[in-house]
Amino acid sequence: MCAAVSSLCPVFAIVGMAEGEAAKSKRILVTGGSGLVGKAIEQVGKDGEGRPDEEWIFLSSKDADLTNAAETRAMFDRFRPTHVIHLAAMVGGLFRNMKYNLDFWRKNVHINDNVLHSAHEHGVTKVISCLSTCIFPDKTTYPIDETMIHNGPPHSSNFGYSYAKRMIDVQNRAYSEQYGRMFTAVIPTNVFGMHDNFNIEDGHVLPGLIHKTYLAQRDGRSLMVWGSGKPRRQFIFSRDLARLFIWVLREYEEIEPIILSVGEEEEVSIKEAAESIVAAMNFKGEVIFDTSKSDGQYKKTASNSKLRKYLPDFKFTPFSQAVKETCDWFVANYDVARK
Ligand code: NAP
Ligand code: GFB
Repeated sequence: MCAAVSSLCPVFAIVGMAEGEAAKSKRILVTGGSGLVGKAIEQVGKDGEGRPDEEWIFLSSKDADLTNAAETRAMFDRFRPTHVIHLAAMVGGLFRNMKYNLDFWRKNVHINDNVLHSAHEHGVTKVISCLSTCIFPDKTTYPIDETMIHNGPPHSSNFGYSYAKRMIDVQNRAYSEQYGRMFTAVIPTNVFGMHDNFNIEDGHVLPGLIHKTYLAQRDGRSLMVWGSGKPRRQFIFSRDLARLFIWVLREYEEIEPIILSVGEEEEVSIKEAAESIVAAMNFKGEVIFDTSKSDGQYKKTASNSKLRKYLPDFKFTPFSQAVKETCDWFVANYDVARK
């Protein structure tokens, strides 16, 4: 129901009704609005999920560097949101995490503290932050569920990112206990889709492999898949995650986080994921597994039974269809895609 997408300034868009229509009771600020997940939420709003009483503001790091407390506060002073979807983070795939654990810890701790505390100081009604299933203990029983976040050390490859994300859960509980705030978090599995970071060194496995397959096809070379191909992942399409985020914003009222994931039976190996990309891009060359590269965490199989209790009928996009849409988008947008 997005009647209009108007730009108040070149760096953000407001999705909602046209100016002059009924006053909006919710002003939703999306930090990290220029990234994979933020762009998907914006698109889902434009495609019909918006509501007349909602005004959406999508921010990027150009609007404010959220590692800086003064810039963050000024951004809240300027926009006065009633709701915040907090996505902004230093993000990366396995290999970026392994290189920069300190930066992942420091940047994300600063961003999260600045955003949550500014939201508190500005009396924001509800904040939804974003954790990740990679932050759960490495040594664990499966499937992982929402009660297990703090039960043991995370995988060593991304301890900086993981502990920074875990602290959001600690902080949410503390704002609730001390001030009665409704600050909560969602826990997605590996996300992919349009507007992802397709950088080969820094990005996640699916965008990295899509980019590598594109180049291998163009240059008549083999496709190099890093690691053994045996690790397993549950991938969620960014459009599905965006729809779930909007549901959480409107309906979910627990401080406890909620895992947003496809079912356990949808988990695939990295080899199967690579095969989906090869099929979607019609790649006919050789596929080689470079076992000198790290496999990272073997698996982090998560249960979506809490989500299913709330939304038993939610339909996830089939993995092969979502991979195909993402590959087609990357090829069509090769010149402008982040890479
Ligand atoms: P992304 O595509 O890399 O986007 C990151 C966003 O954060 C961008 O909008 C970026 O702005 C912004 N940002 C980064 N540093 C900032 C700073 N210092 N100040 C202000 N903004 C800053 O990430 P994503 O994949 O959409 O991730 C969104 C959220 O989902 C993150 O919290 C991430 O931890 C979580 N998550 C992601 C995955 C996944 O597989 N991708 C899985 C689980 C959870 P610019 O565009 O201006 O750089
Ligand atoms: O998406 P990814 O980088 O991160 O996937 P994680 C890593 C897995 O894919 C490993 C294999 O088993 C890699 O050996 N792989 C194969 C590749 N080819 C490639 C490639 O070209 N690029 C990449 N990146 N991997 C991340 C965390 O873990 O999960 C982050 O490190 C984040 O913190 C994210 O939260 C959701 O799933 O291992």
